[in-house]
Amino acid sequence: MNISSAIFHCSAPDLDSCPDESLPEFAFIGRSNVGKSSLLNMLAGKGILARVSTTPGFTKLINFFTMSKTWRLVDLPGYGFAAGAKQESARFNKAVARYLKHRPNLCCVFALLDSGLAPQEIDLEFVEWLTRNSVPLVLVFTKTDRGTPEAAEANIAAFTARIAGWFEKLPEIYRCSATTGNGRSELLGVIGATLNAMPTESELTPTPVALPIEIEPPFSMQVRAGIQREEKPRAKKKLKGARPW
Ligand SMILES: Nc1nc2c(ncn2[C@@H]2O[C@H](COP(=O)(O)OP(=O)(O)OP(=O)(O)O)[C@@H](O)[C@H]2O)c(=O)[nH]1
Ligand SMILES: [Mg+2]
Repeated sequence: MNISSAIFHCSAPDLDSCPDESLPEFAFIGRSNVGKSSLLNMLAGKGILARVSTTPGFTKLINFFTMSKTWRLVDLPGYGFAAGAKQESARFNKAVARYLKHRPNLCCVFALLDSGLAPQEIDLEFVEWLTRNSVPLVLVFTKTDRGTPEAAEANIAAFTARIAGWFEKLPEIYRCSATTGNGRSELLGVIGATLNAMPTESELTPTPVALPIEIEPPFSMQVRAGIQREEKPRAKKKLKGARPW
């Protein structure tokens, strides 16, 4: 899939401040420092959009980026970072949880895990939370350029063995490196397939059904004929944000 443009849209501290729900969204979640912002930049392929840092807990807001004017990537603050202002980190965790649970246009979450680490309890808990809350997800093992492929595969196998019992069918698993670009086309493929599977506006428009209605003469003819009409109630405003997802 080709990305013609990638633009920072806005940052939001909580769900209520998020932008309109008009575009499908794909979000990155994972422990602080796992590489969410780096992966977003790598997928967008347009230089540095999301800011990256070696300091854990760097991304503190929900950041929205519009791709090809038609869909969004969302960089979320990480979990598992307790240093510094605890209250603030708790507030953002709550904001992330609310975003993940209640954002109607969220199509898929990329749950990021460090391929260089054995299964971490906090990651297992978080994937379980996503599953319990029916959040659509794929697993993405990051930083495959570090360490040996054998070590990464052993960590991936250990993680999937721990979660296998929670699913009838395991979520899809991807490997990636923001440094080498490994996994880019596969992850863009996930996004492209999801977007293609979405119903178009015309598929959503119900076929009109012929109803037996009384046909009135046009208003101008009624006036000329002296017909008294009751004042019609004003048409209701079209509901904003009535979307397929
Ligand atoms: N070698 C290697 N380093 C990576 C990769 N992805 C990220 N990093 C490094 O890991 C560190 C954290 O990257 P970020 O993208 O800021 O991580 P994050 O998950 O957004 O972190 P928070 O915003 O703090 O939650 C940075 O020093 C990155 O350069 C990767 O694929 N390979
Ligand atoms: Mg970040």
